Amino acid sequence: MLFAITRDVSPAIGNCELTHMARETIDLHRARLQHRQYEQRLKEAGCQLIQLTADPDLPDSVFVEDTAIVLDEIGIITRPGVESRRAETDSVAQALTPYRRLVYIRAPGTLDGGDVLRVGNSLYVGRSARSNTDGIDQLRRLVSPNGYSVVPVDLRDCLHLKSAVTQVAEDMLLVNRHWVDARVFSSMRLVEVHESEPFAANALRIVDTVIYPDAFIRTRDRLEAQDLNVCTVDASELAKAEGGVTCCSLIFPV
Ligand code: CIR
Repeated sequence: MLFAITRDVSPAIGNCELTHMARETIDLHRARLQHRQYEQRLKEAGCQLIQLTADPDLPDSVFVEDTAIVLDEIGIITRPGVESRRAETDSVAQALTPYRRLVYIRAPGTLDGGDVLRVGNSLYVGRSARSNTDGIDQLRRLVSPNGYSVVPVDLRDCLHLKSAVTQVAEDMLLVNRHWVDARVFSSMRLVEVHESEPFAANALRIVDTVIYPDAFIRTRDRLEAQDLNVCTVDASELAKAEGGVTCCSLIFPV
């Protein structure tokens, strides 16, 4: 069985962190409706939801992906790269406690889950403004006893590694080559985002479904040309907070 941890959109989402985008008004009501539609897609893809309540003191807390990395054997609670997000980990750790032994990234290490792309036993980790060398080294020490390797990856012009590359099939990645040097993924087949859709590399694969923002129609054509089962959601409000479809859930088997 697959579980998906999600968290309702904070009423303070308007004060979210922004790095590469200008601030635009986020309609909370609309963001919540879109988030419910997203949760519905997770259910249709086979997940049982664990829904955490919104926190008015944590603007970015809907983006639960950044707070933990859930492997089959352990859960790693991160130490997010911005101070305003550090307290988000408490409730996620609590929710994961029944399902995984938890280990922690400690100061001065920082790591955002959005920087960690798992492909089999490889964890590719973005060297970003959010995830530092100490955090990446700690991650390596924590996961190597379970047979995982950690591969640091350099990024340009984007927030997280998974802004630039995500997995869409067993042997296939969706990538924006302007933001990451894709040569590190040479063993995989690569689908490139359409030139006009730089933010289109963030897709959420759940078994044989790819949950994907409806905004990126040209890149979606490329995914469907690969015979992938693409299921779209309107994610436009949280996109204004620099969030994509992977960011809003933590999915793990039990
Ligand atoms: C932030 O800057 O931390 C949030 N506004 C967006 C986080 C998106 N998370 C993700 O890509 N994993």
